[in-house]
Amino acid sequence: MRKYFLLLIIFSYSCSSCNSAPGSNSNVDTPTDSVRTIKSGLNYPWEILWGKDDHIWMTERGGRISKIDPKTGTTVFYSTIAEVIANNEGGMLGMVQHPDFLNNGLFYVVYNYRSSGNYLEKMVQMKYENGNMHPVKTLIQNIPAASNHDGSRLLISAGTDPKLFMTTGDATEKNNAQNTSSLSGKVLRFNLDGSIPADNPFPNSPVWSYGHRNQQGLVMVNGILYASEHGPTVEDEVNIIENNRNYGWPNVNGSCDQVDEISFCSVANVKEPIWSSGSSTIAVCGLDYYGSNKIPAWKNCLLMLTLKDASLRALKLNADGKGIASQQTYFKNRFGRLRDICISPAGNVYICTSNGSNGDVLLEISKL
Ligand SMILES: [Ca+2]
Ligand SMILES: [Ca+2]
Repeated sequence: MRKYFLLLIIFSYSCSSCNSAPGSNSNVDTPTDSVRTIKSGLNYPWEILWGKDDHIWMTERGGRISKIDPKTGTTVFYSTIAEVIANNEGGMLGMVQHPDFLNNGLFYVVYNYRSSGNYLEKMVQMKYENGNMHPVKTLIQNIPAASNHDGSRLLISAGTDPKLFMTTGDATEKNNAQNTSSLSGKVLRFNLDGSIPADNPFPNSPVWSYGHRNQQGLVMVNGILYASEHGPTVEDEVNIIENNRNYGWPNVNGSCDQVDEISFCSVANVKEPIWSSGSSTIAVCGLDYYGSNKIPAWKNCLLMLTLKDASLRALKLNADGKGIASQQTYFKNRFGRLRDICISPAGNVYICTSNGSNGDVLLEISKL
């Protein structure tokens, strides 16, 4: 009897130790990271960017723009654009600072508003000076909007001839994505004063690329422009955006691999994504590039947030930046839906949630 009891103890011990073996799931982050809450009580923060003044600039869906001290979480300035109309996914969206922001205070925002009963989208150049902000110039307006599929991220390319890029969603009129005279479902490209660059593909049009559904992430690395795009029920995408290329929507989801897609792609100048979520969607959103040595696992990765999957995806770029070599998922279901990301020059990563009810947070990740 005593022998059986001893065997039972040994059996139980060996089983519990094999169940707790570390590293059994490579798709889950290890709990050794350092995450600090910078700010709580936010309501649908949409854009967070690391400002040239070393503060985090943030938009929230309802129309508020804030400047936050990342060390203390103190809001050192905020103002609300009264014209913004939040409507489900619509409202205040992307923001970017002028390259010479520290001298001229200029920045750009994109948001949804109402005019003559229509729900629309516009991009406005703003100026921050003497502790306040005011609109300078509307660069484009009357872009169709809807309660979802409105984009919109803004980005200014680096270098001596910077251009301003803006993503637009199809505003639920999917056939507009293939219509190059519509501003829906596009990447648009402007000079920083809002004028149309002479080398845009369509004369007097800001359209740069077309066939997009809803792009909510945008980053440029070494001159390559990457965008994340929501798929319908399959195939969220990461694309490399090029001049005058067709990104397929609504005729193509992901790569050109179905019979009707192959025939469309053979004649329609379609550029396939470099990454796709495959047979389901995870709702891809904010996108940034990690070039720092501070968090070695993320070096040379596109860091992409997801709403539905409630995670951060680290997509390791290959040597020429034209493909994804590997991917890893972090923080799944830990903070809820994740909307946007920015990275400080020191290599700290900032992310914001998108859960609503004034319960959203701005988090700092300094270690994995
Ligand atoms: Ca596509
Ligand atoms: Ca496909």
